[in-house]
Amino acid sequence: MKPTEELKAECSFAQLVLNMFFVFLVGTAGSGKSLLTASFEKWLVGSDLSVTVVNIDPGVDNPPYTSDIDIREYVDYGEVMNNFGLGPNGALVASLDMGVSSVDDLREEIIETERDYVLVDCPGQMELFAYRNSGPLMVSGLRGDDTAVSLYLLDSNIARTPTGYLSSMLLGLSINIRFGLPQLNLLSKSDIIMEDEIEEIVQWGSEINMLEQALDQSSEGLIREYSKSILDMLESIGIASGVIPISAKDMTGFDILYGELQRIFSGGDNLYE
Ligand SMILES: Nc1nc2c(ncn2[C@@H]2O[C@H](COP(=O)(O)OP(=O)(O)OP(=O)(O)O)[C@@H](O)[C@H]2O)c(=O)[nH]1
Ligand SMILES: [Mg+2]
Repeated sequence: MKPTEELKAECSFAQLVLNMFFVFLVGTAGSGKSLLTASFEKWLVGSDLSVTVVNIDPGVDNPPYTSDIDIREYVDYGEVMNNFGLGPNGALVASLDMGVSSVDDLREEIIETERDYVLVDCPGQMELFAYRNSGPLMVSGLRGDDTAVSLYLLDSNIARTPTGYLSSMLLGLSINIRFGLPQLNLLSKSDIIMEDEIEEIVQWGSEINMLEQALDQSSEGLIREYSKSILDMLESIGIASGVIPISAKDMTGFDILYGELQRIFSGGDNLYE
């Protein structure tokens, strides 16, 4: 399903007021960020919206899209690994640190494209975003004063179990705290699980007692106690939030995702702004 005329009009109106819309795709390694970048770009372009694709993963070899702007033009991951005698993870951390010094140039390149949407494909090493400074610095430098959202991908492979779902949500919460951006949680690769599993996971996001029940049934002892305390904490600060099931493979859920992005971009979610 394509965006309605009403949504498109909202987009054009917001565009006049807000300039470019930045969408940062984050999630654990292999959760589907790059394929979603490629697939959502196609979907947006097919809906007559203009898109700039930015790759900020210095270590990626063959992304499934043609990037308009790419951190690999600024930092050579292979060289960093050889010159500093680093392993793959250390080299990625060092490469992103170096990339931060070029963030103004990257932003300038983005601005010059003058497109509606900017999709930023991020590296899968979550520590860059959850703990270190380079990830958040890159995000704030790229977006400048433009409106931005993070899309946090929960891999269906992991989030299909209650403890996997809870731990993925906690990591998402870390990202949310560090980015300070409105965030949408996406259940990625939903095509690999059954329809009733998807419904159950969506329910865990909207009704916390269902997640509590599922955790009760699937865990025991200390884990059960911890999980319950974490849920209570999440509920009391009102952070527990829902997930949108999507599939980058068959483009399902994109209409709902687009609607949610428009709601945020047109000022419907200004919690963090
Ligand atoms: N079935 C299915 N597979 C998917 C989907 N999205 C991604 N994949 C597959 O999952 C694997 C990882 O996808 P990527 O898009 O490279 O994931 P990523 O998050 O960018 O990975 P890193 O950049 O390494 O962290 C690839 O084999 C994709 O083809 C999806 O919606 N459905
Ligand atoms: Mg990737």
